This record gives sequence, structure tokens and C-alpha cells, in this order.
Amino acid sequence: MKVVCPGSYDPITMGHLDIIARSSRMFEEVVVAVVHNPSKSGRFDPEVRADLIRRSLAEDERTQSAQNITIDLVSGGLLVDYCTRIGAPAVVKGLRSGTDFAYELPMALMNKHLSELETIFVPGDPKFEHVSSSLIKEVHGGGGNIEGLVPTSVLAALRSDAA
Ligand code: COD
Repeated sequence: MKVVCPGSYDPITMGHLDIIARSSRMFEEVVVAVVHNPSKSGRFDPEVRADLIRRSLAEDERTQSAQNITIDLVSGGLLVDYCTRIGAPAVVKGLRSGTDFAYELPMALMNKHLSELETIFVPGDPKFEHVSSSLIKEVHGGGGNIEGLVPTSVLAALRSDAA
């Protein structure tokens, strides 16, 4: 089955990478979709986010030789329409906590309602339960140590961005 791992990935973290790596073991094809809202500016441009994902996949021994992972940019529109267009019947979402579930469940039900798109929830690795892109940016911006929580290429990009 072809699945989509959608997210903002601004930037990719070790939590995201873990979900992508595990998805690539479970499914034939995994599309990592960088979904961005053209009217909102993130910390990194969508193309840079995609490039950081590509570098992160190359760094991780679970994904560096995986042949079934592709990266795509999705600008505006509904996720269900994108998934229909590329022929993916399901999305994979990582869950860190009950709060994530409460946030994700209405989206999952809406996507099912709109076009029978299924959502597969994968429990996140507890090591990365406290990790989100927004906290990474905040902690790094305040001078905190985020080593081990993001791939090396992301750490380098955050450091050079701040320079
Ligand atoms: N461990 C495990 N999973 C994690 C971790 C972690 N440490 N960090 C993040 N994740 C999971 C998140 O739970 C989420 O499932 C996924 O990774 C992506 O996370 P983010 O933060 O990069 O992305 P979000 O949550 O900002 O992305 C939301 C979407 C862009 C996927 C969503 O808003 C969407 O589908 N938008 C498209 C428009 C649309 O269709 N809207 C209607 C929806 S019903």
C-alpha cells in the first residue's frame, strides 16, 4: 500500500524521522508530504524543509538505503485531494500523547468523511515524546541544547540560520 506521512516538517525532528522509518518498513511506498500554507511563512522555506528531510533520510541507517521513500511538496488545498491524486488510500500520523490524539481524531474522521481517506496512527517513540518542531525552534533560539533531538543536518541548518 502507498501511504502519505504528511506534516509541516518545519523542521523535521527525530520524532518525525522515527515515524517515517517505521512506515517504510510497514508499507510498500511512503510519500513524505511537506504540507505548507502559502499564506503563512514558516522558519524554513518548503524547499529547504524538503531538502533537510532528504539529508536526514540519508543520515539514518534505517532509511539511507530505503528505496520506497519519496518526498513531495504540497501547497494549499486539502490533504484528501492530494492523496486521491497520487493514489494513496491512507495517511500515517505519529501520536505522542492523548493531546495529539484529541487533535488528530477530528481530522482523521473528516478525511474519512470527505473521501474515505484512512488514517493509521503509530505511537511515537517515548524517547521523542517531548519533541516538536516548535519546541525545537524555541529551545534552540533560547540557546538550549537540542542535540540528539533533530538530525545532524537540521542542527547545522538551525545553527547557520541563527548565525
Ligand atoms: N513523535 C511522533 N510523532 C510526531 C512527533 C514526535 N516527536 N512530532 C510530530 N509528530 C507527528 C505529528 O503528530 C503529526 O502527525 C506529524 O508528525 C506531523 O507533525 P508536524 O508538526 O510537522 O505537522 P502538522 O501537525 O503541523 O501538520 C498537519 C497537516 C499539515 C498534516 C494538517 O494540517 C493537514 O492535513 N493540512 C492540510 C489541509 C487539510 O486537508 N485540512 C483539513 C484537515 S481535516
